[in-house]
Amino acid sequence: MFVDEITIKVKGGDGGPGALSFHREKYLPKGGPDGGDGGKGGDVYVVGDENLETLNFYHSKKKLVAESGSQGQGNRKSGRDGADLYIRVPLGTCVYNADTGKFLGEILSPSDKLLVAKGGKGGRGNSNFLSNRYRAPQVAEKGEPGEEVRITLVLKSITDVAIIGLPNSGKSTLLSLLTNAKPKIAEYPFTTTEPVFGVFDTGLRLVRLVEIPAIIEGSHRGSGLGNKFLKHAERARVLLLLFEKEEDLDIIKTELSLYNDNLLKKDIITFHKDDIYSESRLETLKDRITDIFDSLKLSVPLSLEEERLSIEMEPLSIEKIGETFYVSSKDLAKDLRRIDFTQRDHHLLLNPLIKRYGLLDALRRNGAKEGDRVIIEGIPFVMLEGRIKYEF
Ligand SMILES: Nc1nc2c(ncn2[C@@H]2O[C@H](COP(=O)(O)OP(=O)(O)OP(=O)(O)O)[C@@H](O)[C@H]2O)c(=O)[nH]1
Ligand SMILES: [Mg+2]
Repeated sequence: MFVDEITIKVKGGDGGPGALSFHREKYLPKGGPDGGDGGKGGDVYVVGDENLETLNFYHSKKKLVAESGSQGQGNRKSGRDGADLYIRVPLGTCVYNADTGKFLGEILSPSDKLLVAKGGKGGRGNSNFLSNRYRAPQVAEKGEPGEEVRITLVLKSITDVAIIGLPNSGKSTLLSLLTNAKPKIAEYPFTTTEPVFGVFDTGLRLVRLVEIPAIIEGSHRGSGLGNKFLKHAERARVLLLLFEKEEDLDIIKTELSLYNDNLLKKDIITFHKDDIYSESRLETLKDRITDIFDSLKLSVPLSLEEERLSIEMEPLSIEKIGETFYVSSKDLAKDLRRIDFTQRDHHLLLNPLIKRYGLLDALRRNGAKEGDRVIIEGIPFVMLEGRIKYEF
């Protein structure tokens, strides 16, 4: 079984209800309202797991629900938040809304995390509703239900080279000669019925190869095994087309373009079935693959992860007015708002933020030095050696 496409229902946890309660103490007969808020329901996320290769785990799952928030308590005690639910998927998984078809995002690295269903807010407890008019409010808010969504997960495996050919064209044989994979090799057609992955070592890097189950004339109409496995070729850089007769290549290329025109824009290597059994031809092929992937090393300075991170983080904008440096960043401002600067040990929260945003380096690049005044989104700081100190 190789599940690479699945639709499941997911639901965020419900918010817990707020409490309706009044303060009770022995000699205080008329205590005020003290009902706490309900906890928030857990969110549902899709996250990457580099150790997974398929979506098989979700095959038998119909609905996945995050934990609900618990009820608020008397004494203004809030309910506990429900735990978030993580749907772990192999890298390369695309996520769609199953009802609208809308593309929600894709998981390409283990740090990718996609929110698919929000947990509901907790209800407000009656202590929130105290006013001069209502000294003893008999009201508490219910929790908000968690969001419910049907999502479709489609795995488009992350590979470098896709081996494509008609039945019995030697795909499995070639994969077994180039990589550590041990696919079944046999005389009959359609021996390979699901994608098989293997790794080829150039000496500098690992190249991931995949054997796509055989393509035949009419695959796009569902003949043979159909063309659905071509999605595992979509992210490949190189297509390795195996053939016996020149006409085979025409059939393959026609089927590729009927699946997705962009496939033919990739680097294409054609290789004759008989050459698989020629040691020198095989060596030439290995050299060609090595050349393609080792040269990439020079042109790709950022890892995928760094690149994505730098896109996602809004850049800091720094402006010097007089002797003061003004920093603005919506993201940083939001994080700073969670800190109470009157607390003695607030630096335990502040310092990691400064580091995460690379604030010291950014300030230095803009000419700031120790002792300079820095205002971040309206909050005053002084730059010191290796840190930034809150100073009102
Ligand atoms: N010319 C030649 N053919 C061979 C040799 N060894 C095996 N074969 C044949 O090459 C074919 C290769 O089979 P596979 O590697 O399983 O082919 P495949 O493309 O993976 O086939 P499917 O998975 O069924 O689509 C078989 O028909 C074998 O009989 C050999 O030494 N020389
Ligand atoms: Mg095979």
